[in-house]
Amino acid sequence: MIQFYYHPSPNPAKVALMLEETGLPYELVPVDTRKGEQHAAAFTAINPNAKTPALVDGEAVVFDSNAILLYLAEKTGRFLPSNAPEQRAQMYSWLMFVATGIGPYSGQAVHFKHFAPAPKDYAVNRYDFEAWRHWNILDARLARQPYMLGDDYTIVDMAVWGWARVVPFVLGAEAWNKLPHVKRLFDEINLRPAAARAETLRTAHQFKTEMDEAARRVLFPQNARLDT
Ligand SMILES: N[C@@H](CCC(=O)N[C@@H](CS)C(=O)NCC(=O)O)C(=O)O
Repeated sequence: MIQFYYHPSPNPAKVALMLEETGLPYELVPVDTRKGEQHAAAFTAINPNAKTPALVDGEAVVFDSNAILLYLAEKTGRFLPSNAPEQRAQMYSWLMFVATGIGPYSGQAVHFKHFAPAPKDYAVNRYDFEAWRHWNILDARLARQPYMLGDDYTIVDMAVWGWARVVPFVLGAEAWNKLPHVKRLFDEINLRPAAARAETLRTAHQFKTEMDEAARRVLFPQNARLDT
């Protein structure tokens, strides 16, 4: 049985959606990152990067959400484009675009807008600009075709969905008005029964919600250097 190390946040959400889409049996292992459980030795033995999600499938250990999507797609042979090199090339490119662009810039935009101390105008401006630039690239692509790789729903759409869930928190309350094509895909995926099931995982465990001093210490360990 697959063990799925989960926290209700964007990167684990993509994997939750894929697991639910494939119907693979799995056991949910909550990792409460606001309590610092990502730093436990038992978890860093699975993911040395100390972040969710991670997955253990027998002898196979996989971490990083987009690597997990690829692993599950290859395992099941589902939600992949055809095997033609030009199709696979597009899949790798867009999957990495989400992994290295959408995710990190959106995550840093959230950090600086919502959690960083002032002065932060320079950082907020940079990450808001870059986050918008990346989301606009997705919107332009989705203006031309129904899904990220063309006519079929694939793991790249799932990767986008994970972060689309938090677009208003990343880009502001009005953001959806400016990203109509991403919104169209987001709404469509939300109607899928697998997406509804993936969302119920949020309440499967009582995760800590307060962003108190203890949570900031374990989530933003860099701040300790400022205290000395
Ligand atoms: N590149 C990683 C990033 C994982 C990541 O940042 N996970 C967040 C949740 S979305 C996390 O576990 N944060 C806890 C922490 O930073 O301590 C992936 O795509 O899986």
